[in-house]
Amino acid sequence: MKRMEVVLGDITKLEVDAIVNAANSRLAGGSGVDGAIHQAAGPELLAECRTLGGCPTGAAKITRGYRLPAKHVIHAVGPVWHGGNDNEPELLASCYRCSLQLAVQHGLKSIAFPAISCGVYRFPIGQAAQIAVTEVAEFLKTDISLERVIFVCFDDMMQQAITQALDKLTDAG
Ligand code: AR6
Repeated sequence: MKRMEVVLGDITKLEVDAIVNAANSRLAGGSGVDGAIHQAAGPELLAECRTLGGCPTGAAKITRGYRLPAKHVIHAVGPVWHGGNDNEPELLASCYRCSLQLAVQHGLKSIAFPAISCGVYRFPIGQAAQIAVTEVAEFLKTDISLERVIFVCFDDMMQQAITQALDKLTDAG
């Protein structure tokens, strides 16, 4: 899948049509990638988030990017990992699908994802990487408008997990 790529680094630096935020359901800002995105975007981002009325787990909402190099932020709310029997995999998959749908609805061509739920929300990274790659690959099978989907990894372990999931996909043809 030539439209998917993995990069190691800080998502707030990327010049893409949208970066995805690993947000909470109140869209109130927080730590981790959420904190970094709000810090880089400036206070206008939180002001716009406050007008959105929150966002359910598994869903996503879009805002402008303000001072970020990215034009938009898609705020996706991942599940907190409670052991795996609380619908966590399906909710995480839904985050990827909803974010991609929003990007297409807004005519966006490039989107970058962080490892949603893999930090404070403690989702196991191997399983999360598999879900992320599978959902994006499935989506791209039926969509021709998105040109670039970037998986942004903040550390080597996550990069390895995404790379392995991408390799599996290639092996499977
Ligand atoms: N660029 C790319 N990835 C990053 C960056 C960055 N600048 N910073 C961290 N990561 P987390 P979650 C990675 O905890 O688990 C917040 O308080 C990080 O290494 O940011 O979905 C929200 O408000 C990890 O792999 O998100 C929510 O309350 C991944 O991003 C809650 O945390 C996600 O880690 C969401 O938790």
